[in-house]
Amino acid sequence: MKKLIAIFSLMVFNLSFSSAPVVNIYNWTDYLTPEIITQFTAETGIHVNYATFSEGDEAYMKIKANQGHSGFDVVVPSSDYIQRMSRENLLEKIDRKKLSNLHYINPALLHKSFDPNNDYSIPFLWGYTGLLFDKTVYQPKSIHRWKQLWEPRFRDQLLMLNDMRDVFFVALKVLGYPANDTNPKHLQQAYQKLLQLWPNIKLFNADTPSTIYANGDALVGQCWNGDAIKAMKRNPNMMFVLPTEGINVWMDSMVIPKHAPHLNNAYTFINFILRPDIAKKISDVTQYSSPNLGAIKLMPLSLQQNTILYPPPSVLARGSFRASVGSALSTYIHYWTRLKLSG
Ligand code: N2P
Repeated sequence: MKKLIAIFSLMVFNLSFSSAPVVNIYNWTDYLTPEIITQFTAETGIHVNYATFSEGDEAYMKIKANQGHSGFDVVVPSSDYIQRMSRENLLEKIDRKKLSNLHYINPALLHKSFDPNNDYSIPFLWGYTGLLFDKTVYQPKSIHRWKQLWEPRFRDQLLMLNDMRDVFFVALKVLGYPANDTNPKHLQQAYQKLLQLWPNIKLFNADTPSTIYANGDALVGQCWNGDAIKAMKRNPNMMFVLPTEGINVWMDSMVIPKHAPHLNNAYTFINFILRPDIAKKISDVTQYSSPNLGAIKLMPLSLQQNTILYPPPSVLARGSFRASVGSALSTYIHYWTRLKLSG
């Protein structure tokens, strides 16, 4: 089925825009706006076919199912998938000489363990996962640890992100294990722990967590920091905390899948995204942290000093960068599937 969908999308891309210059982009929902895409086309003459996903594994599966013939030119997976995709030979090696704007990227966000030379990935946005709750319902100081999500007062209340690694992160941390743990025994214990959380879980969501919180349809649960800022703007009763056991930090990065049909246009697109004025616009609309130092300089001081967007190093030190778990991924998927079926 996945193959069929991908072949179909290939056909759509190829048939409808065979003559005009084109670039095929696959990105997280809400990571770009039509205005930014229109600006790219107006400036370069390159038409953008834009497809989105809301779960990281969805993007990986689509690229994997086609063994590098997905038809996409640029995809924006999370840090944990980049090493896996490069090892599986699904990614084109990036020619950094073609990216004149690369120097704007914060050096602290380059050379991470998942891609030590940035041979395959260029940061798009980064962020982390914390806890969001309605402070008119729960005392502001009463929630500060992941461990508390198991308390009976949260029965049928929690929004958990529909993101396997984010959910396992919580259980692993509560059990005192590392965020990128690969030990099958620990993963089994994390699964057991999550089963105990089940009565408190109201829903899993990754598409629109900010809207759900803003509308009061969930009063407490996990949230990505950008979505938390959006929810708090619409509903000032919401409060974001970084639990003391630690936070899950991730970086969503641009990659070029193998056999990208429009390689030059992929570079033009990536270099456009790296431009400070464009990176600033992206951070403005998504409310996520920009990896682009040029963009941050263009932001009002209030934003540069917003600690939810740019937490102080002491807070980040409590975070762990989400990295590949290698072959343990299948163990994660096994327990994640069982967990979802237990509801
Ligand atoms: C929000 C996307 C957050 C991405 N729509 C988490 N890696």
